[in-house]
Amino acid sequence: MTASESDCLFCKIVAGEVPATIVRESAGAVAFRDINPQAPTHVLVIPRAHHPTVGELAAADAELLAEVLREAHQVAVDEGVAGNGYRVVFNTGAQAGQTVFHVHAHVLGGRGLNWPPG
Ligand code: DGP
Repeated sequence: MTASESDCLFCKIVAGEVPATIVRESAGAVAFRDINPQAPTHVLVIPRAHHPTVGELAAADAELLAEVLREAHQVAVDEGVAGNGYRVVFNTGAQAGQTVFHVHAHVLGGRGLNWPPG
């Protein structure tokens, strides 16, 4: 699915119908600060087009997934966390903690990050 979904929170952020602190925009992607940050840098990078999960995005439009990843790296550079290290996370499915079913890359940095994650 690539169309905007009327009941999707992140589609509404892309459309400007729900406010968000946007830090980067590209032709296919938007990056904005997470409303509940888990690290000093916590930015979400999403494709403008609606795809529920990273697996579905990869299957439907691999170049758009690549754009999301390029934007995620550029967010880390812009935020000054690329040098010390950062994490890109796609929670996929309910058991992994995905709560918003419009694919999003979490970009986390600015503190030490534990492994394995909880
Ligand atoms: P996940 O649990 O992986 O589906 O991550 C969803 C993230 O989205 C979570 O970290 C909180 C964030 N979030 C939820 N609602 C909003 C919102 O309205 N605005 C912003 N900026 N972030 C939101």
